[in-house]
Amino acid sequence: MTTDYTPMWQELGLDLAGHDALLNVLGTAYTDIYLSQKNRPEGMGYFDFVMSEVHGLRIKELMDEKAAGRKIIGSYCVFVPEEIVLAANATLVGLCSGADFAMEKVEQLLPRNTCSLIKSSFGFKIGKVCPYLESADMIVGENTCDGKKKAYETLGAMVDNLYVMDLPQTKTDQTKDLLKAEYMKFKAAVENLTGVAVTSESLKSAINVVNAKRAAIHRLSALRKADPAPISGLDALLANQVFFYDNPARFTESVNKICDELETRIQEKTGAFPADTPRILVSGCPQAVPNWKLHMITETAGAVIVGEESCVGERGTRNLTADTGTTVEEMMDAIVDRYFQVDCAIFTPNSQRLDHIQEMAAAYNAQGVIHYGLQFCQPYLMESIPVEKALEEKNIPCLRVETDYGMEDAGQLKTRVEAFIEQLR
Ligand code: BJ8
Repeated sequence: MTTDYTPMWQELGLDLAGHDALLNVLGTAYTDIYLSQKNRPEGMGYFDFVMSEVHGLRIKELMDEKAAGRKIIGSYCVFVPEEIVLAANATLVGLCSGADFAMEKVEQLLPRNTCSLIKSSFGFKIGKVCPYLESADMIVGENTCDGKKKAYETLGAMVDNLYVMDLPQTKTDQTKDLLKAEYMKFKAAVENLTGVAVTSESLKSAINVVNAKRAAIHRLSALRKADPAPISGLDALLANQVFFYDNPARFTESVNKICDELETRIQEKTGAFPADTPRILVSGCPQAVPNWKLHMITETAGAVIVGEESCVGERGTRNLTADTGTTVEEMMDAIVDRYFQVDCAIFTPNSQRLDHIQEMAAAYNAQGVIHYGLQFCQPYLMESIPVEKALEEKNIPCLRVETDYGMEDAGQLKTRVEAFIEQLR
């Protein structure tokens, strides 16, 4: 029997009709894109369940946590340190920004030439269809790209719990100090919200919890190096997306379980696709749930995606936080060290990202790279040309795509991706 979550959604102030419409679209898309895949690992059943309950059971869990006095913090960026949030007895969740919603109203507040990700975050707020956003006690905005930082000025007038975190855009000793100052300020704000002071014990334990979650995802990524690839890019992308929503300990356990299964599949040479299927690395803008467009187009065109150089992927998860510190101060330094390595395109210069893409293409044995740029995303679109050049130097073909969340260009995109795959063959 399925649970009726309507009273909970009502209590959160969701627009029930709009929310129903969203869930219908999401459910149909999931069935068409995910459940139609062949040769899926059995462990994906867990993620199918998570997705079927993404606005149901998971929200119920968050509401139960709130009833027990815990706070919920929502974020739009991988620069918001989950370690600090957990250590102050709060839960961090990613906020919905992967689908178009209420676009007409959004475009009354934001220019049309704003990227889909920012527009989507506004659409979910205006349409009152994101239970994560509505249950959050604090929403963290980060001053990253120009689009986001100006959009947060507008969002600040629409919600009463926006916390804006400043971020450096260059990497020097001075800007590292700035990041540390911002993280110390954020720690104080979270402590103030929860009434719980971060201690060396709680921070150590939080570092271990988040590291375990990242290590599980590293294990999953490493298994994608096998040929035949034991898991589709779509399924691996989903695991990377669920990373932002799920209970961390349960997520870690579920990913490790699927990795056990993938190891067996590799030994038995069972793939999600046949051996020698062209292998592609995707690099660029983050693909927030339910943005499965490029993976779906690429994998139905006859290639397999073996890695994501993205914040919903390896850019976001690649480094662990050193767990050797014994004081809060030492551990905060370790957190700063870890996040300061994230090579988002808002940084200048950002040559580390080019190096990382080349390294990933080699490590995952990718024959080609698709650079995924959202329309109007200056940082990633600007960087796509140096990325292409860096890959050319290594004789790795690169296809630069620029798209949005709509499906109007799906046919054209598919034709380009098919031609690219032919070139790889
Ligand atoms: S650390 S990538 S999650 S900022 S697509 S909103 S960049 S115009 S999302 Fe990001 Fe943090 Fe960086 Fe990662 Fe702007 Fe581009 Fe839109 Fe973007």
